[in-house]
Amino acid sequence: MEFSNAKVAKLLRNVAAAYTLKKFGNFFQIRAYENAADGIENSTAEIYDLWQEGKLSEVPNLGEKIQGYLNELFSGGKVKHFVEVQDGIPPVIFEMLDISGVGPKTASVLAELGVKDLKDLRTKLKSGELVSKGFSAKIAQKVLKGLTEANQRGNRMLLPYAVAQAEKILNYLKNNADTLKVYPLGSLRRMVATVGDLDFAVCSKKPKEIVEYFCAMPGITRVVDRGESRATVVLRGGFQADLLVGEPGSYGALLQHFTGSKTHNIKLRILANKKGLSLSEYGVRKGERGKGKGEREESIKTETEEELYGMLGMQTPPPEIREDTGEIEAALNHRLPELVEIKEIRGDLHTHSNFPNLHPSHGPGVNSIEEIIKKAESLGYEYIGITDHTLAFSATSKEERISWVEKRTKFIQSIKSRTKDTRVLNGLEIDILTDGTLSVPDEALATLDYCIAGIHSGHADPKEQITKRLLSALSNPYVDIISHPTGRLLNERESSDADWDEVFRVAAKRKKILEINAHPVRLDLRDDLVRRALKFGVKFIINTDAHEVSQMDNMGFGVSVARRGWAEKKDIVNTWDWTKLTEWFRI
Ligand code: DGT
Ligand code: CA
Ligand code: CA
Repeated sequence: MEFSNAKVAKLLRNVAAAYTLKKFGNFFQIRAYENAADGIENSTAEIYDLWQEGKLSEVPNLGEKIQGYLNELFSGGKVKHFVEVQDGIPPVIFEMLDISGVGPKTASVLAELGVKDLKDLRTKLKSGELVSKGFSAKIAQKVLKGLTEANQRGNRMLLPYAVAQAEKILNYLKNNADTLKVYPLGSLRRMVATVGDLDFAVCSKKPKEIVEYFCAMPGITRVVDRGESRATVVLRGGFQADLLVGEPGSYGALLQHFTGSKTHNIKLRILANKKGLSLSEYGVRKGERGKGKGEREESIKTETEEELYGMLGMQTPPPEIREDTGEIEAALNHRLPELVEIKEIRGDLHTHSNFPNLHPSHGPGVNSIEEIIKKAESLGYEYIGITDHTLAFSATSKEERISWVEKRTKFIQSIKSRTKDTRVLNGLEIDILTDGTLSVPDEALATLDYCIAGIHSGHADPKEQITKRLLSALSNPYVDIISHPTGRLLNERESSDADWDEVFRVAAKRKKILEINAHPVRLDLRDDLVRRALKFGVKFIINTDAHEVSQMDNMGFGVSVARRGWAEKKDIVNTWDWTKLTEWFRI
């Protein structure tokens, strides 16, 4: 059995579902399995590797009991308790749990109505058979949408996981004395939000030895393909890694070719042909490919990418924007943007603390406000904003919500007076409700330094409604920032549909900031929409949305999104100094 993180997490979710269906265990035990599954899914290390290294306790949310079961799983292949608790439950129920919006109870109803497998489910949803047997038409529609999404969802790595796995492989490759240079390639180097497989380019005079060394790397479950200067392997997580080895004289061409993207390469090749050059992974040659061989083709050295792009009379586009969306033309005109960099970030304005809240609208943070400030200081930030979720709109009165904000504001004021190095900003992340109104009244918002508003429900609402909700929040004088505007969750939920041009136009006009949320499952606003919004003059903030201080380290992933969206320092408000920022926020 392959113990990828996805498979282990799925197993724990199945156990949680089995507990629910058999009414076995209590709410907290069920939550424990679900939390453990979340922890494993978000882990950037392979859980099996951690087990081998005796580091299971380092995974967040993994209690001792579940650690014990995982030990049983990894050493013996199965867990007796898990087998027992799942016994008698039709397997199709567990399959259906992968569809967003289907929980154990819905799955069990569907199974009772005769659904045999996912294909059968689709057929029966489409034919109306389930509805005619009494299944809710509204839920049926949602399940069908979820099923279609689940089918389209490819098996791709989230960027931080890919980066962490790649880091290990890069270090391994660097450890070989015959490695002269090594770079990641493909979508990983371009920092795409999800990565299909990992690609690496080693520069070496001894390709064969490097290939052999790569194929002997620990953590490989299968060597798929091995050649003189390339290899493809499968890693424990179930993902592929490709290695390409190039000689120093043509390494620039190799690096350029396999960094991609494909569309960028195609455009570049046409350009090269016009200049009487031919490009390939093996190097640059004079004379168009296929029009002559041997003496008529003369190979030109390209040790670096800069030499290659220089030969074509252009600047070297940063890997993040090599998507053939205008970067080649810009590079030819020597007018590439100066993309924002992580070192220019001066603060994080979206963090969640554990400030007491009896009816939180959404999951609170793990750490105290003081701990968040300490972390911000360690990151060298000039300012830090604390933006807890408020009291749940549906469970509390207007007065309760106002008085809670007052209490919290007083507390943060007292902390502000004690904090020296990093300035503290008192914010909140409030909900944009389904009718477009906000979950906290204006009189309470007026007491804050700034306010973030976000959609946290009804993501699948029709385009007109999502647009209306966003525009309505943008029209509130106290709202400064819209968080994670599209609401997408990578590998889980699609972006909401909205009239983005209208949203961008209004945001720019009203001087409202859109967030680039750096949380690995969000990366929202998406890169392509960032680019579009910039054309309207929209300003952005890159925030981590950390619910735990270690997540404040995710800032770089948000910066990559901004870079892929062609954003420069001037476009990102948290690169601004305190004076400029507070002027904008009118603090
Ligand atoms: P991924 O792995 O799906 O996240 O995406 P990439 O971009 O890493 O794609 P991959 O691993 O198939 O190939 C790496 C790069 O190699 C790709 O970005 C461009 C280059 N490449 C691969 N196949 C072709 C091809 O058929 N034509 C051209 N022009 N370039 C290619
Ligand atoms: Ca790839
Ligand atoms: Ca590849």
